[in-house]
Amino acid sequence: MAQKDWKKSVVYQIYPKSFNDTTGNGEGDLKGIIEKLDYIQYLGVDYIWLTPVYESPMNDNGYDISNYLKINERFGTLEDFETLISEAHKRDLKVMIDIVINHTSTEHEWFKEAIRSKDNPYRDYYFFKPSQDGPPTNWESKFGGNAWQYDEKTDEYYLHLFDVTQADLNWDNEAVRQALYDVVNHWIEFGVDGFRFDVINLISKGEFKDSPKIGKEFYTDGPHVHEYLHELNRHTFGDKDMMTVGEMSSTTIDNCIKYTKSDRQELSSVFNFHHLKVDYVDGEKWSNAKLDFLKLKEILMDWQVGIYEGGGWNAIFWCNHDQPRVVSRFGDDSTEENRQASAKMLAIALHMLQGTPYIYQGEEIGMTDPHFDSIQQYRDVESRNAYDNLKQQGKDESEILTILGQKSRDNSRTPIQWTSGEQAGFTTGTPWIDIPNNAQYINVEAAIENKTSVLHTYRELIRLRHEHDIITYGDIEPLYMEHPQLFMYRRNYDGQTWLVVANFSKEAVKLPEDINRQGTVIIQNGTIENGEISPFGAIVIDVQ
Ligand code: TEU
Repeated sequence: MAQKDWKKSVVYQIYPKSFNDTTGNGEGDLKGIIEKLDYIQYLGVDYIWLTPVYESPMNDNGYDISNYLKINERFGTLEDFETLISEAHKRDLKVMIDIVINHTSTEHEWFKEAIRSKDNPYRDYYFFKPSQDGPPTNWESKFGGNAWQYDEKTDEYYLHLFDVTQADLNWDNEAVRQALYDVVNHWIEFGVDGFRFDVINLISKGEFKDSPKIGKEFYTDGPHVHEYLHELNRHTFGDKDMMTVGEMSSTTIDNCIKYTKSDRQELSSVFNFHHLKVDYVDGEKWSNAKLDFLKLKEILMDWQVGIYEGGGWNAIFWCNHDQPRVVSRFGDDSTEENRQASAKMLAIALHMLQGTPYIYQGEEIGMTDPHFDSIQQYRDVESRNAYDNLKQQGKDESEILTILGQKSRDNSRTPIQWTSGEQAGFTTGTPWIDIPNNAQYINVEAAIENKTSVLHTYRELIRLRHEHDIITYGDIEPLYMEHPQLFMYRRNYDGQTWLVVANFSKEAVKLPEDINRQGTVIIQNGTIENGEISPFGAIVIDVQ
């Protein structure tokens, strides 16, 4: 079979815990994924990406790995995973796995050894520092509080940029790097087709000093990060047919070009998150703010143009397991009509951009945030910490719940809604997290039936990408950047031009008169009448 052009791929992200439960214990599992591979094939995507399924105490839902080579028995067995890969391959689906090598769980053998004594050979696998009065630096954990945890027995602090049970690995230690390359090679041999590397731009730590930016400038895109990624590439996937994506926390366009320019031999592509911070107040996630639409456009376009011109490659996405549902966030889920229209509009606006599109489970049917109204409904460690912190700051309960309702990672972690039946067809038991009532009408079964559903828009967009090179290779021309409701751009390739118009508002909007929109409609959502595009309308035209 001829090798496919990886740049034309579309990826479907699976959060196994919330995908499909076959045991009745309320959590999804590997067999559950196997059961639904036909559905994923029906969507038309090329890759699936599984968030971590390794052995883990699950304090951060698997991003705290205690054994890189074992499958978490809550998800199934190694055999199940083998079957999943071979069944996926039968359906022409590739499998990308999530590797978390910035940190391990404190339950990992390496860490357990490291805290035995100061001279244990594994001590230097992590960052341990002595300190007389309080933590060695003012660095903050991304999940709240200081990033150093005191270990009483050995009287030193260890670094954890995330949860206290996620200790950062010391990539400056060659033995650590080699051990991690062995892990990656193990999974390559096992048969996976690609990797998503968790927070991979944080692996090189730089100096350990206090800083007004609570440490970020020392460890974000740190001093040796490119060298280490190049080395990783050369020691593992570099000469194989594999797609890789690095998750980049607070990075820059310049760095992302370096991470992904093929001649540098680092990664295939990157995720960055700047466009998903446009509803933060002064950079603060735990705030209640409206979407800054002009800012959203500016960031998306700066990255599109910057990466295109620099010869890099981006992942494009609205959703993942850390982000609220986009239809509730940048669209409107307050009426059924608006939900459907805005979900389709958002899909079109994104899927016509350059890069590798990622669809997060349930996004393709326009799943919404669950709109929880009690802290008891939240499960995520970050959300629970944020709740405590906001309480300490003196905020009242209802304001905190509003903020969590807008920002919590649990918004996207409720189980995929398969049917209108009991527990949305996800489990025969009690789901580990509540399922919204709207599963009665927002579910996969109904979406497949209804030929005008959000799902069919996604299928069409995937098909279009595979068919038209302009979507993959065209340049990008931002238009009307100051327009307060319309997101518009053109793609140009090989003498062809496509115009993309997306109306982000719930009102009909007059289209600019001086724009040429004569041509063939490629895909359309809503209507254009008397020069006005309908609420949340979107259109792509191959213009003459
Ligand atoms: O996330 C890294 C990350 O920095 C964020 O997306 C983070 O979850 C968010 O900023 C919190 O506000 C990755 C994983 O996607 C996430 O699920 C893990 O919790 C995290 O790394 C630690 O491994």
